[in-house]
Formats: sequence, C-alpha cells, structure tokens
Amino acid sequence: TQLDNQREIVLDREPAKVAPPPMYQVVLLNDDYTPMEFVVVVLQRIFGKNEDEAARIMLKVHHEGRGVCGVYTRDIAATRVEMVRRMAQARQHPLQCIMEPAP
Ligand code: NFA
Repeated sequence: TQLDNQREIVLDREPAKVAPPPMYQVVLLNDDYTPMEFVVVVLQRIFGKNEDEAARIMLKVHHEGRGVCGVYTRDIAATRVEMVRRMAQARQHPLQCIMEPAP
C-alpha cells in the first residue's frame, strides 16, 4: 500500500513485494453454425492474431470444442469477451466466448 511504501522510504527498507494480478484466459467455444472465416476475423480484430495464428486457433476450437484466445487481467479479459459477443450478435452468429481463471 501507499502507506507501506512511505514507511519503507522513511525506514530504508526493501520495497514490499507486490503480488501479480490474477490472470484470466479468454476461451472460444465451438458451434455448428458460425462461419470459420468469421471466427478468424474475430481472432484477428479482437485478439491481435495474424492470419496463420487465427486460423490455427479457429481450427483447434473446431476440432477440440474450445480454444484459448489469450490470457489477460480481469478487466481486459471481460472487455474482450463482451466485444466477441457483440460482434457475433451483430451478425446473428451463435459464437460463444467465456473467461475463466488461468491455471
Ligand atoms: N464449427 C464451425 C463450422 O463448422 C466453425 C467454428 C469454429 C465455429 C470455431 C466456432 C468456433 N462452421
């Protein structure tokens, strides 16, 4: 905390170690209707993947039922989940996106 940091300065202690924030993985789920090309575009636009990496993740979701799009702090993960949901809704695709604590 700020107070601890001030005490460290006054008392000449080592800085308090700060815990890393909890991380969350954003996961895409397979369905039978969302076009493959749409999923590739989602992965490029929302998760910054290049065409090859986007196609690789899309095919993993298609074949295995789910795939990790990225690992982020809570607010960034939640925002990207919402962006995927809006993009899918806008085109009437049933694409599902969730976040879960990173293992
Ligand atoms: N399974 C979908 C299809 O065959 C493609 C898809 C991939 C959907 C990844 C959702 C996620 N059109």
